[in-house]
Amino acid sequence: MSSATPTVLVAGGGGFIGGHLVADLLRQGLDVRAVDRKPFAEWYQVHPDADNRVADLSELRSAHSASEGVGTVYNLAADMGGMGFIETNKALCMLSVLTSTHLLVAARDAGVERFFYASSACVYAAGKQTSPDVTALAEADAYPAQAEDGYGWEKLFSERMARHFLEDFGLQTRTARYHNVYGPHGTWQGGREKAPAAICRKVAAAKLSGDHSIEIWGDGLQTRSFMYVDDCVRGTQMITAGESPEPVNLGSSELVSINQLVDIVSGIADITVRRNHDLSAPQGVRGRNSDNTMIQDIYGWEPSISLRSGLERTYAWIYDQMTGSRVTVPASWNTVHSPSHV
Ligand code: GKE
Repeated sequence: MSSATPTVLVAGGGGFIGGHLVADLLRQGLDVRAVDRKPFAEWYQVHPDADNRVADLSELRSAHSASEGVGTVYNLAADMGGMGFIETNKALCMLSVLTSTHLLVAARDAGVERFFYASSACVYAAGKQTSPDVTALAEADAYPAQAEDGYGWEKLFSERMARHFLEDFGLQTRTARYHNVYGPHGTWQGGREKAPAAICRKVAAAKLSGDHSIEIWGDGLQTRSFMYVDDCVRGTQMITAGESPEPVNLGSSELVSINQLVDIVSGIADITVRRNHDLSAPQGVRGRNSDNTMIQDIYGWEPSISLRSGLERTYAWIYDQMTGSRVTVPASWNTVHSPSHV
């Protein structure tokens, strides 16, 4: 590796998407610095060929030292999770604004060439997501603003701040709005997991325990699209290298109901499950899908890994986590949701 090659910083490199991105950048022969505030033992993946550092990027001093010698920043660092986490931890989610802010300042000061900000479909206006047969969300649907309380407002604020760092300071910022990303090495238990991992865990627990009843949050008619992590990693780099500074959707347009998600996973596990619908559990918006017109127009590409094939890989990985660690499967694994909700 030439020392003249600018380093690529992955902020949140110890997290789910960050770990996959670091792996892909290393495969391309890039010089990668992965920074996360979690101790190494809690990183989702640790890639020995990267310059791995534990630092809290919400502190300006840490953001400055992480940005030294860096050409490209990917900011994936955020306190976040699925509905069970973001509905009950709004202040923690909003505190990510410190990391978003300090990384932008540090990148500007370090003369970084490209800065990627990972925004979210949670910026979209709630009033446009009230029906399961939702019209897919186009980028303009973030305004008039009515974002997901807490998490979504921080994302909307930070994507605007990235835009103004470009306009006012010339920092080349790029922003994607991720739609529910899933895959191996993601959170699958503990309260921050999203629906794909949670359903895989519950179905695997049902298969392993022989008790085929599982708990589903809501009536199961609510709809989402889910993006496999490989598509996310590819699209993230494409958007970062591209010329469009406008926030762009990065999500699958394969809309399913949560009941259909359960059907797919139980098909993969080859069991029939009995569903107990918990109508008091966190549910978020009623329907959400990604309109991919803009990403197609600009990049001639959109996420295309099918939900079925992505879930096959995710289910297999979660099943391995549950069996490889030789834990006794507690009955609670097919019912428990967020610690703050039980
Ligand atoms: N997490 C989870 N766990 N969700 C479940 C479960 C379960 O066991 N059973 C059913 N669901 C339902 C939820 O009630 C919700 O209606 C739907 O699945 C999706 O939940 P989710 O995957 O936790 O998160 P959301 O899609 O509602 O929201 C996420 O959106 C992303 C952007 O598209 C957010 O939590 C953010 O993680 C992210 O920005």
